[in-house]
Amino acid sequence: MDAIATLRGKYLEQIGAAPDADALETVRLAALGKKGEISLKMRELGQMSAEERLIAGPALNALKTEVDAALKARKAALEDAALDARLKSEWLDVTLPGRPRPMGTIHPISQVMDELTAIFADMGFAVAEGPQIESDWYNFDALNIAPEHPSRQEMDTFYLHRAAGDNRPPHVLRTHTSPVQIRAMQAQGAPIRVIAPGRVYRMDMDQTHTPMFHQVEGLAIDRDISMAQLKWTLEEFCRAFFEVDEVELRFRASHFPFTEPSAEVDIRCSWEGGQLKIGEGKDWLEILGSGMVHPHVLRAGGINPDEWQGFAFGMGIDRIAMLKYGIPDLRAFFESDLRWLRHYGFTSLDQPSLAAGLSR
Ligand code: 2NL
Repeated sequence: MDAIATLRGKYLEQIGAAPDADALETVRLAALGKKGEISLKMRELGQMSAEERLIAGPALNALKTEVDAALKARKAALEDAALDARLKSEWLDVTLPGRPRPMGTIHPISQVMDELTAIFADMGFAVAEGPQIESDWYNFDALNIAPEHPSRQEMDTFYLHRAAGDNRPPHVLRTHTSPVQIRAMQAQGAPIRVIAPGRVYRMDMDQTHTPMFHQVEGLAIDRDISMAQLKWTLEEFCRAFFEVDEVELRFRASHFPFTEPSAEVDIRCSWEGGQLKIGEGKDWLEILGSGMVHPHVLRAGGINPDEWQGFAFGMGIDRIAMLKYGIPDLRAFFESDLRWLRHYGFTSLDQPSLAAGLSR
C-alpha cells in the first residue's frame, strides 16, 4: 500500500508540473506506458496470492484510473493555456482605418471602348479581336486595296523587316481593324454582326495625329441589309453614345476601296463659346466613314456576294472620346501624365451600362 501511495504522489506531482504536451507524454509513458511503472506493477498481480491480489488489484486499478484522469485534465489545461496565449498575441483591431493605397483611373479611351461595346452589344454586335501585326494580304489585298494604292506606301505604313534572303511580302502594323473583320467573316461566315475595336498604326505625327491610335469598325452582313439599316444603326449609336434624345446624320458620297457605295457621315452640332453640343445647331461634324461592303471584300472573307450583302463603317475612337469628354489635345492621351490621367480618367466603379447613364 505504501508503494502505491508513493507512486500516486510521484506521478500526480509530475503531471501537475509538466510544462507542455511533450513533458506530459514523457510522464504518461513512465507511468502507464508498456514498460511504465504502474503497468509493471499491474503485471506483478499475476504472481501474487489470491488474498494479496484482492487488496492490491483494486488499489492499482484505482491508481491507474486516477493517474489517467490527471493526465487528461492536465492536457486540457495545457491546451486552454496555449489557446489563451494565442488569443492574447494574435489579435486584430478591426476598427483601425484601412491603409491608404494609390488608386489608378480608367483611361478615357478604355472607358469609351467599354461604352461603345455596350451600345453595339445591345444591337446584337459581338466583339471581334485580331493581331496587330498583319500580313499585307489581310491588311490590303483582302480589302480591295490595289497594289499601287498610296496607303500602301512606306511613307504611310509601318513595314516589318524580313530576314535577309526571305522574300515573302513583309508584314505590317495594321493600319485599320478591317483585317479583324475579314478574319471574322472567314471564321464565322454569314450572317454576321461584329465590331472590331482596337489599336491601329499609321506613320503620322502632328497636332491631330499620333502613330498609334484607336479605331472601331463595324460589319453587318445578311441577305437583305441596306444603307437604311446602316443609317438607323449609326443614329442609334450616336443617340446612346452622346446621351442626347435626337441626332441628325448627313451622308456625303465618298470613296473607299472596300465599300461601294461609300459615304462619310456628319452629325449635326453647334459650337457655342467653345462648347460642343451634339444634335442641334447649324454646324456639321464628320465622325465616321461607311458604306456597303464591296463584293471583292465579301469574297476575300469567304462569303458569296450573290447571296449576301452588308454594311461596314469605321470610326476613330480617340476623336469621339475627345468630343464626348471635352479633351482638347489628342497627344495627351498617350503621354501617361498622371495629373492628366487623374483629371480625365474614370473610377473603376463608373461602369458604362445602358441602364446606368447611357440613355436613349
Ligand atoms: C474611316 C473609314 C471605313 C470600313 C471602314 C470595312 C471593313 C470591311 C469591309 C468593308 Cl471588312 N469596310 N470598313 C468601311 C468604310 C469606312 O472607315 O474613315 N474610318 C475612320
